Amino acid sequence: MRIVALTGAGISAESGVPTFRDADGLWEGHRVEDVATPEAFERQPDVVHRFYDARRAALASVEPNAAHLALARLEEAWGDDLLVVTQNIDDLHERAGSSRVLHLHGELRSALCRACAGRHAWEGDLVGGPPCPSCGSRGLRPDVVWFGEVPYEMDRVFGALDSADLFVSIGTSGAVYPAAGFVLAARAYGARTLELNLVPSEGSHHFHEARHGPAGELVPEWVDEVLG
Ligand code: BJW
Repeated sequence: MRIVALTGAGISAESGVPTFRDADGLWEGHRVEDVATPEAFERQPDVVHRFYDARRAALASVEPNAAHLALARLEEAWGDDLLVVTQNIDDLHERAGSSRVLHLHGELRSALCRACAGRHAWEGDLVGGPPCPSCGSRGLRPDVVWFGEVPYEMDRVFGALDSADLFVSIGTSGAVYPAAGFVLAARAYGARTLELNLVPSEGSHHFHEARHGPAGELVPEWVDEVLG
């Protein structure tokens, strides 16, 4: 059985990473249009850099939770037949032990050069305009996908959805496309679809089955079922 697991901010919530659209969401302090569009970056690069620099620094104080660990356990048994597609820019799946992970919206620990398009592993701050390790230009930006930009890995995602037997969506509100449309694509390709989310997502009715509760409980329970 081939499985594609789409994850969103909700899977990292119990690790202490704020989500975007919940009551204590990240955007309460920062309006989404202030920080997550190319126009905002052009207008106020330092504000946007500080926002992502703070989130990059905060990675040092969070750990994978039971949901990330359960997906890594599933990969150990399922190998190439499990693909995790994450909208998250944290690295908690990798730190839990997952290796087959596609980051649709980029990664905090990466910087993108606007001059040479190089992508560079990045641990420190970007505010202040450090030089690109490849071309020396001061055009580095967070290597993340903002509204109006094309997500990464779309060909591989649709290839995987095409051959999936099960699509499971974990901890995402279903508010942002194209990820919000994956459930319909997976269904059209013939997969069974399952939602695991704290509350019904915007697209909950599109799934064959939906279970609601914290990912730290639901995901390990579901992985136990799959592993029989
Ligand atoms: C728990 C939990 C617990 C809490 N356990 N669960 C009109 C109609 C349709 C589309 C558009 C439109 N106008 C514009 C568009 C396109 C636009 C879009 O979707 N806009 C919408 C606002 C309508 N999309 C884009 O622009 C995308 N690009 C694009 O479409 O390009 C065209 C193209 C596509 C494909 C091929 C070719 C061309 C780009 C979108 C980029 C999104 N970027 C962000 C920021 C990334 C960097 C960063 O992290 O700062 O991505 S925005 C933000 O939202 C971030 C997230 O990845 C994304 C999704 O959020 P997520 O993960 O769902 O989080 P929340 O907070 O919304 O939900 C958390 C959920 O967890 C909740 O349901 C909770 O209940 C739950 N939860 N605790 C389990 N313990």
